[in-house]
Amino acid sequence: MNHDRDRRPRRVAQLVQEELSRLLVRDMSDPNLALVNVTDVTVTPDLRSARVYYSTLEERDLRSIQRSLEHATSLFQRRIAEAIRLRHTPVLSFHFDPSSKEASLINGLVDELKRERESRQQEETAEEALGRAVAEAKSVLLCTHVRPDGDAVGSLLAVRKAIASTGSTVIACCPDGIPGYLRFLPGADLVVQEFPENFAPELTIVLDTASTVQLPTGFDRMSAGSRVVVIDHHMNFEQFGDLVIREDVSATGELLWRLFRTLLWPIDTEIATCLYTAVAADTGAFRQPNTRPSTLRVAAEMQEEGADVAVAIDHLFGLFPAVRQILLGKVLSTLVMHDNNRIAVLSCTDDMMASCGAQPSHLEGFINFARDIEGVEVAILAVAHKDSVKLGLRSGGRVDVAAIAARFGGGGHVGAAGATVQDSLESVIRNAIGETRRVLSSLS
Ligand SMILES: [Mn+2]
Repeated sequence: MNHDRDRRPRRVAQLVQEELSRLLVRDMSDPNLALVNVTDVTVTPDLRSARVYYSTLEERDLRSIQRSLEHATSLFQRRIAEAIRLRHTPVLSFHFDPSSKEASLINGLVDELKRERESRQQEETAEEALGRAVAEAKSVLLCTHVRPDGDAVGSLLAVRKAIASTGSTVIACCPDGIPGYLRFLPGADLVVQEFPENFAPELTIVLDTASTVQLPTGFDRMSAGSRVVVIDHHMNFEQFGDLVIREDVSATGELLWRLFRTLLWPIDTEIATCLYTAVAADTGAFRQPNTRPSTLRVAAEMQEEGADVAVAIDHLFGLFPAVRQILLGKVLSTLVMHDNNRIAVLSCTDDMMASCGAQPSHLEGFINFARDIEGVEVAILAVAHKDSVKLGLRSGGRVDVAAIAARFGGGGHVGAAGATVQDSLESVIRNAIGETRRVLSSLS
């Protein structure tokens, strides 16, 4: 075994070197890379990383060659994965080989590369750039996505208060208004619904989205001429904004909490409550899989700083209007189980809503009552309106409900999807059960 442990990294290194050399000569469109000669590859014993040493065949700008290599790394990585078929492809890093015979020519350039690396380390981070931009701007516009949720509004209000405390003019705009269940948040009454005329912000900060279709109408006109900063945690995003701060964390509120700490922005009980609400909203009260240890640490700090935890949770997940609970009773009474309790179906009609004075918005979350039943693979909520049916689908974890929704011309995510169908309630339910059954039969 020992013998083998020694031999494998060397064998992998050899394969990586061969494959890279082949790629560099043949497949790369960047002319810089044709000048690269791989002199050696070493692979760590766990086969997780590979150091690739190279020299260059011509005296050229070493910095731009190194940049070309770094740029192409993920492509190399993919091609090597295809070629050598290991469980893990080693992560590649490129290092200029100063001992190669070509190196003596360009030792001067190596020093230059080193100096550049050092100066890069001293460069401003995105967070520092944001801190400076906020400190310098006299007028700031804050914006979030349409149909704002707890993370959007909590983040908006926290940043509004922090910037207002510096004495700058700050306008937080939310054309859809603040939803009723979030109006308890401190500062909610300071958010305006209309983009103000004659306000030309120097800086615009967009929170909790990096998707331009999610921005409110009028955003372009309002932010024209200002620097745009995007602060977001979604992993599907567009390239927009002059400065982007993005992290794959539970909520924009979590990202902001660390940002506040880094930039030494003031934190008080109101800001702590806003950001706690943001994180609690996006994690479903710390129950969803996006809740990580770091999320809970941030939440603990927020509570230590005086966040009103009980009030936040009550408003986000309780305190329903009576009509909502009455409608819930009616909808739950429609529950029908199919296929050995693997499919749960709820339905609602205009008449049911009218009889208790409820609105479609009160149906929010009802489908989870069906999904949360033991053994349920797919939950269905069908809501009949005048001449169409809104079909909602939730997965118990194994079924891709977006694929089912697609059969009805709808879409969504693997776990939550929907469609609007022009048909009667009965036939939409029947067809939805039929499609679900087909998917279930292929499951095992
Ligand atoms: Mn969010």
